[in-house]
Amino acid sequence: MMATAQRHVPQLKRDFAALRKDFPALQQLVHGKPLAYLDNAASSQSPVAVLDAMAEQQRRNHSNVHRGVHQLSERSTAAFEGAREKVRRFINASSVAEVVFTRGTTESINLVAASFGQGLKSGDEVLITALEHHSNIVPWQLLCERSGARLVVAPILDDGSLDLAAFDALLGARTKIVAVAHVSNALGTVNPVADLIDKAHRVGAVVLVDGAQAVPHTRVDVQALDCDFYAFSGHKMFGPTGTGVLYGKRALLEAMPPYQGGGDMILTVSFERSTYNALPYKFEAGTPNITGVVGLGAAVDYLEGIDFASVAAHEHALLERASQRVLREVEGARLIGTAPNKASVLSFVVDGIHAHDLGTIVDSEGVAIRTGHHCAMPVMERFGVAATARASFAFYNNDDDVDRLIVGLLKAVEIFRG
Ligand code: C6P
Repeated sequence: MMATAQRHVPQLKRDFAALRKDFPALQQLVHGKPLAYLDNAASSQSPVAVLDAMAEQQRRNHSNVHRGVHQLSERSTAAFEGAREKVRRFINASSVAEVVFTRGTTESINLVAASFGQGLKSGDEVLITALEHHSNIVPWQLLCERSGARLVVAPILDDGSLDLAAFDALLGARTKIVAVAHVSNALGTVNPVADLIDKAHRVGAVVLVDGAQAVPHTRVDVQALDCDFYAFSGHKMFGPTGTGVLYGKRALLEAMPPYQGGGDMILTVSFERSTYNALPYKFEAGTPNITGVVGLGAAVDYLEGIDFASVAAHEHALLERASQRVLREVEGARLIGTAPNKASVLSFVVDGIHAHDLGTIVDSEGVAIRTGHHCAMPVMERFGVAATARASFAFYNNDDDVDRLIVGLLKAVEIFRG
């Protein structure tokens, strides 16, 4: 009898206590206390696998990409382009030509506004929402100033969810671009992006999704979403700073003019005219962040090994626990952003205590949170607050981190209210 070949299906990891040990930064003491890192929406920590991949790239392979015939340059190019293929698979883009490396979400959005935006004229409209990060507001404002197009803002409801009826009413034949966050960094709201994309396409608009806060928490399939552009940052998905991705549908990217000029984005250059390289290189002028991109590829590998369904359940449980304890135990606390569909972002204010004071006192307990306007000033204005305190969770956080946050907040109440 012939032995049947067993196909090896790797087990997806869901032991979050074990995964936490992969993150050296989480093993330290801060002010003599174990670190409870709850600032993941600003930037997440990197596992050893990412740090090692970057160190190896710097130690052994460091050289430029796409330029040399020597061994080191070939290794660097293979690692850099290998990372592109990893990202392509991760977001299910149909081709590596659709994966442009950038410095981060901000640059990805600016690229689209500057390049695709050249097709806009007076009378056209760009539709965004009232919960956007400044990175998904200001590039469109600049575009509108240049082109004479109009920036239109769909409002949000009191719980921080998008006012869908208003969105529908504002979408129309004049709308050329819809730019919307997948997940709000200041409120945690998860937008129904597939639905918004579908509606926008029916009026002929293209859609850019700001996925900075979505990619670390959920699996994104750009083809299933049918988005035209999807922007995200490496450093919020356990990779390094200075790396990011712009996904764009090939036909759109092909038709778009270059964003920046320089090395690697050209085919030929003369003083009369230059011709441009194929995708995605047309949008990657100059020496890229090679080591960073290699680290981003390693972060993708790491995430591919984790069970995202379990991540969502784990983070949801942390958010619930933290929300309930803050409301129940911290006198005068109010949550900002209570949409039914929320990612693991907990924004809150406490009567009579400035958010920065809350942040400073919880830091003295070893708890890292972000305080301020979170680069979303219009959101703050909408809720009538100058700033919020924000705890944001990743899969490596645990109940103890939440409990320690509460201890820190109670200490702040004690200090400020006596
Ligand atoms: N939000 C936060 O603490 P960059 O800086 O390019 O990596 O990402 C910009 C950006 C764009 N969109 C959203 C929804 C974001 O959350 C961010 C970054 C961080 O909330 C730093 S301000």
